[in-house]
Amino acid sequence: MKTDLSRSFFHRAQQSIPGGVSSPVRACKSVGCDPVFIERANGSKVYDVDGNEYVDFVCSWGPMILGHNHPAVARAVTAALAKGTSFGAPTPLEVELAELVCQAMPSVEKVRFVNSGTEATMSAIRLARGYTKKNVVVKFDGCYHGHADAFLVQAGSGVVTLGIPGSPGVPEEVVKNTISIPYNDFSTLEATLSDDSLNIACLIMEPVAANMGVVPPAPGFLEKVRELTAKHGILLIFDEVITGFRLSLGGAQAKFNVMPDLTCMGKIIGGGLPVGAYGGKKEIMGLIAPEGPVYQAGTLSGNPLAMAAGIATLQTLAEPEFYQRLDAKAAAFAEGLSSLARKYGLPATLNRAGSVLTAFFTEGPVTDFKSALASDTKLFAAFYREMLAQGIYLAPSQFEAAFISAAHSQAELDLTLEKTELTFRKLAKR
Ligand code: KE4
Repeated sequence: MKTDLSRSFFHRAQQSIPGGVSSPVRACKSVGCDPVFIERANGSKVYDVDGNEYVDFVCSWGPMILGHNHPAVARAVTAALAKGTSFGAPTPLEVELAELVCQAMPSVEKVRFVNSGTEATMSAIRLARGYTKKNVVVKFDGCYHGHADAFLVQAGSGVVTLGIPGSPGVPEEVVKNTISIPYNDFSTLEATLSDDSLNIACLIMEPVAANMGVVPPAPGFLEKVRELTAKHGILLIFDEVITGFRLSLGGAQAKFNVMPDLTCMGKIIGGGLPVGAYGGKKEIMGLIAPEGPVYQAGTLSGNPLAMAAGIATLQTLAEPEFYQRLDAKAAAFAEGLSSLARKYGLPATLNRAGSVLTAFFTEGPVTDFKSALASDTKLFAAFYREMLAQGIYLAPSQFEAAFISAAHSQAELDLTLEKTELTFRKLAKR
């Protein structure tokens, strides 16, 4: 595989960008190779600067559920572009997208757009603190809610991938207001949320964890979280930046029929352009300026191009049978991966929720951060490098997810399984 141009771009990038990347996990540090530089994408494929073609399972870390360059999205963005790129003023497009989000997400009565998932989650906990007049935030080990100070405690995604113990620069005063407990641990959950002396403002969680790799909630766990947070006056925040519009048009809350007080969104609602959002009950959202005193703002919030991309994406997702078809493809693909791992005697646990999945290289089961960390990251790295060489573009971390899009054809998924078999055969001989 030719990588001359990627190598030279990576060298050049490192002269002007920290680590040569705009987000740490993209540097491929944990998988023992340099990143390829992507020039373009279309449908289920990405193409690097050396002309190599890959079947893409990163999907921009989730947003590209329709596949890259979907005609409806491209048309909508082009039409919006012809009218200008940013006005810093209210536009009809943001009203239209807000109405689509509120119609789709059962617990969301009002929504505010921001520019990233991090902005959404940091704004949601500020709102929860303003509403409850308490300061402590509870999160789960291995969950990742973006890079705001309060969340860099036992965080997943790039933090765990790079083995960063938290993050320098986060003041002790901030860390002491964040309590992180094990995911799917009913007894610790009950003991923590029942301790009123902790003054907990909110519990934020990924309703299906995907940043320690994919770890679904244990049966009854989401219901127990909802019951205990309601009982103790703690706001429940679902971070649906990944699961929103991924697991269903109504996200995980609709799938599991558990309603949070606030929901954070991102990724898919931008259709590939920078968007985040947070929303919930009118009574709580009414505290947000200018309606109320909790301040949050943003120059490019509600950007017309991003709104147009989001509207086109959500309208396409609303087509009948969209999720049934997508999830059926993903289920068959996951089963194929599992049976190949068994055939070659590789320790692998396949966790899946809808069209998002992770193959953990460990006997498993993987039900929380601790069991995810038992994975053989060296084996994953070898798997990653071999698959890349065969034209399969995966997330460069054992603790991330693979995303299936509507653009992945059955033939491409079958081809990916064939290439996985070649890879597993090689790895089994190691
Ligand atoms: P952003 O600020 O990256 O848009 O969103 C932060 C965020 C919040 N909540 C959840 C559940 C998330 O998964 C994310 C971001 N996800 C990572 C990948 N797992 C983004 C990729 C990256 O950091 O480069």
